[in-house]
Amino acid sequence: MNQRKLQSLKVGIVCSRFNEFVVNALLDGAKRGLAKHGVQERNIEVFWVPGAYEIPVMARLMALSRKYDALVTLGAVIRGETAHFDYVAGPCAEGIMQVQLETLVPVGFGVLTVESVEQAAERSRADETNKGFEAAEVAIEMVATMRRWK
Ligand code: INI
Repeated sequence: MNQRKLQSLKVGIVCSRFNEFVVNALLDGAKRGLAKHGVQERNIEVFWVPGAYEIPVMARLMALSRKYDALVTLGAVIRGETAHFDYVAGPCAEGIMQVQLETLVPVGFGVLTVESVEQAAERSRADETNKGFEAAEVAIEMVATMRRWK
């Protein structure tokens, strides 16, 4: 995709507040990933929801609005923190997949599902291994790939 098209891309980001310190680092990463590809700050909208379990419904609402070329979802589900890890992490991932299949709006999956706070920190560093950064890059790549199909 050329620079002009990248600059006009509208990207919605859904962040969950649970483990907010990790998600803030993922959000920084996602913004850096989008900036690297020329997406303008003014074309990015961020919405916060309480936890990862709430991400799919917000993502679905945003995708159905047709206001965004792509979405990025960011959250942190940490097994050590909860007895219901599997009830949160699985439905969150499946719900997000359902949103992109149903709406054909690409959704980058930057929701960490990890064993410990240490693992979450490793995946949210201020470099290109940050999972928010990766999810943002993937979302942009998918916009380009899906447009080529059209
Ligand atoms: N939500 C998270 O995003 N991460 C977690 O680690 C987590 N834990 O540990 O429970 C979590 N739970 C909250 C959940 O996402 C919902 O907000 C809550 O169940 C209300 O629907």
